[in-house]
Amino acid sequence: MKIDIIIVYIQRYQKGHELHFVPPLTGIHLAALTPAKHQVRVIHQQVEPVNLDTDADVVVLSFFSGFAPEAYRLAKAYRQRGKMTIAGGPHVTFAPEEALRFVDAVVIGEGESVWAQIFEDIEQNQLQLRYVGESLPLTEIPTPRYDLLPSKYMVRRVVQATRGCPFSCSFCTVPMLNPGFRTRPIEAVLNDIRYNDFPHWWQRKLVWFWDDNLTANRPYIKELLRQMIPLKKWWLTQASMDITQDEELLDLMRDSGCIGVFFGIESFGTESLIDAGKRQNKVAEYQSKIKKLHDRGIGVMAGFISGLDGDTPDSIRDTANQLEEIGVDVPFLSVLTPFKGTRAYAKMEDQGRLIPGLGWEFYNGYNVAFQPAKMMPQELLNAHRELWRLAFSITMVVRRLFRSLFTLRLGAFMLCGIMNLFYSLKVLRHNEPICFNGTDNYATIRDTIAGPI
Ligand code: B12
Ligand code: SF4
Repeated sequence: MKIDIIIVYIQRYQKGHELHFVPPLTGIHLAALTPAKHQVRVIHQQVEPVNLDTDADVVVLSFFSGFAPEAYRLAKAYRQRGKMTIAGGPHVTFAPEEALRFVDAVVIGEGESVWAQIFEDIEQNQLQLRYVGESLPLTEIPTPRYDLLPSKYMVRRVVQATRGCPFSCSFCTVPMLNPGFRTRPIEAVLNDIRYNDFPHWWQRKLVWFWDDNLTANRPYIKELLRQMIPLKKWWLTQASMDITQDEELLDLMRDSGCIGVFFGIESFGTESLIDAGKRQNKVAEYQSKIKKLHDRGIGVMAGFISGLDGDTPDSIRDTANQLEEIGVDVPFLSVLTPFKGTRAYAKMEDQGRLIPGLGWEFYNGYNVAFQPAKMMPQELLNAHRELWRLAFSITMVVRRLFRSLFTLRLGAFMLCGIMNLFYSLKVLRHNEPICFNGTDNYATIRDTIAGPI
């Protein structure tokens, strides 16, 4: 059987990306799970065109909520051409009945337990409508099919060592998607890290962990890092700020080549942190915690969310200076998005705050799909864009790069430099930094809502 796995995408910027950093893991992981008798292709719509006239027998669609409209458009087109279509991923898991209007079968939850079964069922002409994936122990996860990645991605080695997260933030689907906290055998993770068949030195050098919260199980992560030391890699991950209380872990991170950690800082406002359910974040400690990583030459990437219940247009704009003061090396700036399956979604639905009539393309982390507590949706959008321009203004970027020249190790400095320049170029090139194929017109939305609550 010929299988096309499509990782669906909608361009975030009208002029597209200048560089593509890191690929998704999903497609090359599902390809690695595919029984050898089938022929599999992985298409990343972010960097390559999708061929509607493919010779594949089955088309698999994986997508986030914000890309659902494009996934359904593709599904319709494939169905018209007589192709069988299967959908899964974080959106389908929480909206399976919606997806079933467009595809032949859906997978709810993790794919491992049902993946091979689906193709057997197709061969027997017994495809079911719904498959419910179990969250199995991660003992049998194969090395991803790195060989199937398109060459446009700068980084190649994406690895997952663990699944799940012990926290439960109000806007996040992880605790439902990947319940519990599971770890892969260390030897299997090291095998992925030893895979070196990449053309460029930086691709052989870099390991990008796509874990939800890699450091949650301390004995596990410490053992993994001890064994990574001789491999002499540079690596990055997401983690929660509480790691800064564990000096032994921080030292091991430095010694094993950590160059960057992503923290979900989310906000400087106490009310907003409560709204986010981010009990682990303490505003007064941000700066000293970041310093602990800088003391070891490790860069800090940090996510901030605009639109939490304590936010106002002024507090959002102030974030640009505040994140600078605490020493963030690369900020990631999002608008609160109430994804299905989260407490944020349940609350907004309950309070009648979801803006009616908006497609899923608004649920992408960069548009406003709900009525904020203390401002109008358009004010939130404007403040967020202003924050983006301020945070990646030439002055801010130069200041950040100058500081990181003296605080960060080489790999971390290179990474922070590239990312800051990338985003400041976006601000310069696009002026309106975040556009969505014309969907960001709020004139009509303003008429449909009552006003701030
Ligand atoms: C790594 C990661 C990223 C990376 C890589 C993105 C990418 N395209 O893969 C980065 C940092 C770039 C990223 C960015 C974003 N992310 Co992200 N990310 C993740 C994370 C932590 C892990 C995903 C992963 O690789 N898992 C490992 C792979 C192997 O598994 P998987 O993708 O979950 O797929 C499994 C199942 O879903 C299933 N499956 C998936 N598809 C299909 C299809 C079929 C047919 C089948 C059978 C099975 C199947 O089988 C797989 C194996 O079990 C998840 C959290 C999570 N636990 O899922 C969030 C998550 C996917 N991200 C999320 C979001 C919102 C974003 C952003 C929009 C955030 C932002 N504000 O910008 C951006 C958008 C990026 C983009 N593409 O434009 C949300 C999506 C929620 C939703 N409903 O859409 C998640 C779930 C986190 C959350 N907040 O709840 N992200
Ligand atoms: S700490 Fe991160 S992964 Fe864990 S629940 Fe919160 S946002 Fe999700």
